[in-house]
Amino acid sequence: MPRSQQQFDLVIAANRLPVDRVVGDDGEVSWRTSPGGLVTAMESVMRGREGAWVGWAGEAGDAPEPFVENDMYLRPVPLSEDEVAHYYEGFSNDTLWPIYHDVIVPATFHRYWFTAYEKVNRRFAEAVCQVAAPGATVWVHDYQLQLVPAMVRELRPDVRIGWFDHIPFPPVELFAQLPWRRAVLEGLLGADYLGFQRVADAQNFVRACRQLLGLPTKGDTVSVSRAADSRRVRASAVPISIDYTGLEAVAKLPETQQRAKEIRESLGNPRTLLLGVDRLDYTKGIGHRIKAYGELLEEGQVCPPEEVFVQVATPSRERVAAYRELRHEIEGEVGRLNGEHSRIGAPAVHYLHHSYPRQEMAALYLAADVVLVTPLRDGMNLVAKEYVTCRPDEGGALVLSEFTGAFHELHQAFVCNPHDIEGLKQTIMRAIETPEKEKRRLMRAMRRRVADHDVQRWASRFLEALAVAPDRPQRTTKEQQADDDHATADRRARDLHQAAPQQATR
Ligand code: GDG
Repeated sequence: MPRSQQQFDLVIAANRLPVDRVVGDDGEVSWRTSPGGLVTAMESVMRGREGAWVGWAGEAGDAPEPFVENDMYLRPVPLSEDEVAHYYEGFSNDTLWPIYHDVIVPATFHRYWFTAYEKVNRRFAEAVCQVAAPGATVWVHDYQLQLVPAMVRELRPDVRIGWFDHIPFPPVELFAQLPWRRAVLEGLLGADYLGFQRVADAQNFVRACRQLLGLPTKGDTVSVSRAADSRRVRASAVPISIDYTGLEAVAKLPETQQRAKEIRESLGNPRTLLLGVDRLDYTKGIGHRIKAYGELLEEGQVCPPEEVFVQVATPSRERVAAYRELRHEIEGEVGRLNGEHSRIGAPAVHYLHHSYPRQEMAALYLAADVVLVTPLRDGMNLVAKEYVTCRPDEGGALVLSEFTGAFHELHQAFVCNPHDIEGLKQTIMRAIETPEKEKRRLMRAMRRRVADHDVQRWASRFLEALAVAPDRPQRTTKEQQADDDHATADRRARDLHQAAPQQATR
């Protein structure tokens, strides 16, 4: 494999490059850095060191030549039309995504999707190895690239490899449905360190290694031992966050404050503005939220124009059938509610199927009295953290599902179980009716949490954990005994799982 002329000490690998292609009026192509926490975090950790980012540029076909943007060397990985359909929309978003989110919709299994996933993961691994300097740190992101750690290790045993899981890691009972479960676990175990959003996600991974691969585990480490490779891999929680300082500064801009006022005015200066912001995804619990709100409307507990509900549903994965069906369902439901409860000039639900600039999002957060974050399952949910960040005035209230990663950090939110519609309705009403002074106290505490645990801290924590991850340890007899005890306790479950034939195409 040819090595690139340019090599870097830190290499990020993620499905997408952190840039969007922009075509000017004159037809000239340029790249614009996509705003987002991950980019900001990486900029901060790459400051003062040579960094490269390996990822897909977002369009099928040939990839552009590597280029430098914002002091970062970007190495595009090409994907063909078929690979976009099979590796990305298929295996990543229609097989792994539902399994990793509690099988809210059934997962689809196709062997040729996995073949494409393997092929694309290998291409990413090769690209990483080309740009990684000797002894470099390689940080792989997310469920689309789970085979990359082992592939990189095979090609470049000199580099240090970390992987971060942005989405939940499922309980073994659900993960076991995956015909390629063994390949995925072995792929991940190529890393030195694996970071997860919640402690439970890391534990699910460790348990899967124990029960499905029969590997000894102890606490948060898994022992991998093959003829020439005897290592311990650590899996622990390091929850992601946002660029608190940057986003708060946007919210404080006079233009943003002014825009927030305009938004409220154009909605008729409601007593309470309720807001939902989500990718249009079945994991986000948008339907449950609309159902609860619909019942509150029917019961007269909320009444437009005094109460106004704005739902931003950003278009997402529209070539995947489950997402098209969800859109159809949600839009039908919103139409029904508006038909029954709107008056001329006072719609019950403002439904916006668009994407907005970051400053407009900050203005919306600033304008909202209550933000509804009601996922059925969500790795973290950055919207919750963004909302509190955009409230330097300490106003507003956050309704937060207990099935998000954010729930484990934002203890002062109005907590809900979105499946419990009656409970959700009561929580929404509590968020509306709690006295302002008390809400300010809750908001202040949540803001402090996010300010202290921002995305820069997340990135440094991850890299520190990766730097000290256990490597080829000398194990004591006592440790060996403890590992064996763990393994015995799970043997029955493992036997049960391993009795099923493996259908993997590897
Ligand atoms: C995955 C995991 C985890 C949304 N609409 C617009 C817009 N957004 C931005 C939000 C927020 C981001 O998109 C969505 O982040 P989430 O965390 O809510 O969800 P996922 O996209 O599912 O992300 C998730 C995350 O990875 C990070 O690890 O938290 O659990 O599923 O930042 O603000 N931004 C703009 N316009 C929009 O219309 N500018």
